[in-house]
Amino acid sequence: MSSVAPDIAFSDLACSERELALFDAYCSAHPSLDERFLGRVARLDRGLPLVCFEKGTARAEHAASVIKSADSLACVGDWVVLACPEGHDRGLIEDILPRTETLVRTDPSERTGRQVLAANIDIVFLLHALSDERVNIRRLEREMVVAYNSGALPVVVLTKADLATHLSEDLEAVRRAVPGIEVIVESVYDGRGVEEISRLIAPTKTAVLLGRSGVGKSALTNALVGGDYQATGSVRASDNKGRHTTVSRDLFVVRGGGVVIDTPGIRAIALWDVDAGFDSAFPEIAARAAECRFSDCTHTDEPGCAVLEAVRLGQIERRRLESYRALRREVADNAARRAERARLDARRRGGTKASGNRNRNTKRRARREREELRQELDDYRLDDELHDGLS
Ligand SMILES: Nc1nc2c(ncn2[C@@H]2O[C@H](COP(=O)(O)OP(=O)(O)O)[C@@H](O)[C@H]2O)c(=O)[nH]1
Ligand SMILES: [Mg+2]
Ligand SMILES: [Zn+2]
Repeated sequence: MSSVAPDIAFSDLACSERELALFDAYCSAHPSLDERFLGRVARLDRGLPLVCFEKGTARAEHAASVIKSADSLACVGDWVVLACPEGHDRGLIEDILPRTETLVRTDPSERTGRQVLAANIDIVFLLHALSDERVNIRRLEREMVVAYNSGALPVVVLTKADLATHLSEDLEAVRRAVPGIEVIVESVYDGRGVEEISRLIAPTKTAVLLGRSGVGKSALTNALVGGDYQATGSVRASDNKGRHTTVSRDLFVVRGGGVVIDTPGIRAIALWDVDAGFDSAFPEIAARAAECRFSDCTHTDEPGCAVLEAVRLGQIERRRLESYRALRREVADNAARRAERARLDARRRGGTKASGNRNRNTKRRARREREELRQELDDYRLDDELHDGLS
């Protein structure tokens, strides 16, 4: 069972000179009579941030100016300027300080928008359970692209080592998929790997745990924090997958110092504009691609393709190239979808005045858009299942 996590002391929040300086600069530029604090978002509760600051934690609303100007609202890990106006029972987020590294995915509910999963992170731990039939390498490769793209350091954690049935084969396959990246074998039951993970976060880093529901994110969080604060899900016996459990908070202070962000089970991460992540996640392909005849070579069937040649020579795994191409295609499709949405939006804005049957057309359009959205969500689910099923 979970108990209530202790209040986070502000001094434990991994605040650096950078945030202090940004906070001071904001306050001098925007004089106010309200008392203001530097705070960090520990959780979102139906869009309402829970902010940790010097005096404890407070539910907070966004100031109108933030809603108007910010490119996205506050998310877990954000540093914010928190005002506590006289007579208000909630805090007010006056400003979201500029972010460093962020973990972003395509918003599953919109498909054309982006969703920030965590902000100001240094390390992304990618968790995969060794108790599963086999580690899903396809999914891992996708996560690597997202993690690299965030700018934070990716580290792979293979969880539930005490239940592993193919440890050496899994480890070997994972190492091949993430060249140059640290891979930690972990079990909260026998304690393997937990210290290693804790040392990477200490004393002032912020780490986020990423992985599908049931891999052991909350169990690891508890082990790192040294308590039983985050609810862990019971595993369905039939398929060894966890259930979603309710959580009280996402951001925790690690015993040896630093901060860990537990994310609720994320079934899939649809890629968002991730050009930067590809070369790092597929270094052997990037290295050869420089020698392709065409600079925009897709390594499919182009003449003079150095990557295909390397595959023929057995220097690059065919399976890796297939992953690479599938992920690239997904990004291109998403970009096309966004462009199409933008075009429709523009046409709608331009067409409102002229339309004679405006009401009927508006209703028809709304219905069509609802259907489109439903279709997209179905596609997304299918996509999820497909990617989860591949190994
Ligand atoms: N045997 C074993 N079980 C674990 C380990 N880590 C987590 N579990 C169990 O796996 C289930 C799901 O863990 P949880 O942390 O809730 O997963 P989350 O959904 O990723 O947060 C729980 O029943 C945990 O007790 C581990 O290292 N070994
Ligand atoms: Mg959990
Ligand atoms: Zn090529």
